[in-house]
Amino acid sequence: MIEYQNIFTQVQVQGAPEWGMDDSGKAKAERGTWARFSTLVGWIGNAQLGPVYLGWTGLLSILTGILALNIIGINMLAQVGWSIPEFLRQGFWLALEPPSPEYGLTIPPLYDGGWYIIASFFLLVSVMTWLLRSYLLAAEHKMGKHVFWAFASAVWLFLVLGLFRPILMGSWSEAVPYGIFPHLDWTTAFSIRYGNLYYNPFHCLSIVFLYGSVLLFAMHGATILAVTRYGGDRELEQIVDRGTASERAALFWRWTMGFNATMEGIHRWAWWFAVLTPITGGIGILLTGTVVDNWFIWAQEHHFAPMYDGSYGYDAYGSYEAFIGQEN
Ligand code: 07D
Repeated sequence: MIEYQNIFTQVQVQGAPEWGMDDSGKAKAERGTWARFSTLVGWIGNAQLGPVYLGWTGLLSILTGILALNIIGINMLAQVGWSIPEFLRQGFWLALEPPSPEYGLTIPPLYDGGWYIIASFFLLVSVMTWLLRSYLLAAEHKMGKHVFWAFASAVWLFLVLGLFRPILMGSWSEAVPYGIFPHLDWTTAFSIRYGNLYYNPFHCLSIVFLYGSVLLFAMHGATILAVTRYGGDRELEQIVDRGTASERAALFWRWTMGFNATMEGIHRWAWWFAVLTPITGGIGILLTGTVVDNWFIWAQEHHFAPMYDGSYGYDAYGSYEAFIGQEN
């Protein structure tokens, strides 16, 4: 049984809450007074909940986020005649849609996209202040800004979809609707409108990094779990000492595929793959409709999509039989 005890499966010791690096009482005063323990939370992470440092960015982010969410929700509620049961029943299909195309980049009436613009403004403030918070709190802890830059890469894609591309296209109607199925429908419609997004090489790259991130995450998580019985989760001494669990793990990978990442390097692999997913994705979306109007035709022009003239083994309708009946 003791084999399964590692720092991931820690015994839940609960004493006085920890207030942070500075235990002088200043931190406690700054961060409010609440900190408690939850056994349930302890099963998936650290059992201590709080204190949360709110700060002005946290406060503004939460307030504007709640405002955006409420504007979206109340608009949806109005659409179902203020009926809560209908709101719940149709919830996944309801939407707050962006303005109609005729308004361009002007401010439309409230009922035809005006509320969408207002909600988007608050959502923008919410996301940007949360991003700033990730920078300021890292600075406060004298940490590198890696989390900030990683989140910034996601915010880049968010801004391309809802701000940069609509401005370049000259219309707020290009933005993504708020709603569960409606935003999925938008995604499909976008792909079809621009000639199939699969042929957008930046969509391809984004998928490579998305799937790559998943693969790396699984490999790294599995490797560390596989050597926790040798102390593989105590990362510090693992990096500097010989004969450790992580050396064993490194050998496993070198024997398996001839190459192993280092204890530090694997985290850089993970960071870059994750960050490159929305960076490449954002480039792909920014080019769509602005520089490239049809990705399938673009791919044909660049000789990696078939011309459907029979020369690739298929006729215009994708029929191979029709092709093999031909002379050439
Ligand atoms: C979306 C941006 C960051 C988000 C932030 C969040 C809040 C608050 C609260 C409302 C995730 C801010 C907001 C927290 C919300 C309130 C109150 C990050 C985001 C900061 N695709 N596709 C990608 C695959 C197809 C399409 C990326 C696979 C079809 C479009 C990714 C397949 C069609 C777009 C990806 C597939 C299509 C994408 C997203 C398979 C039609 C994009 C990466 C197997 C369905 C986006 C270049 C990501 C993009 C995107 C994967 C198929 C359309 C790699 C695996 C062919 C329009 N697709 N896709 O991390 O970047 O998103 O494209 O078929 O815009 Mg795709």
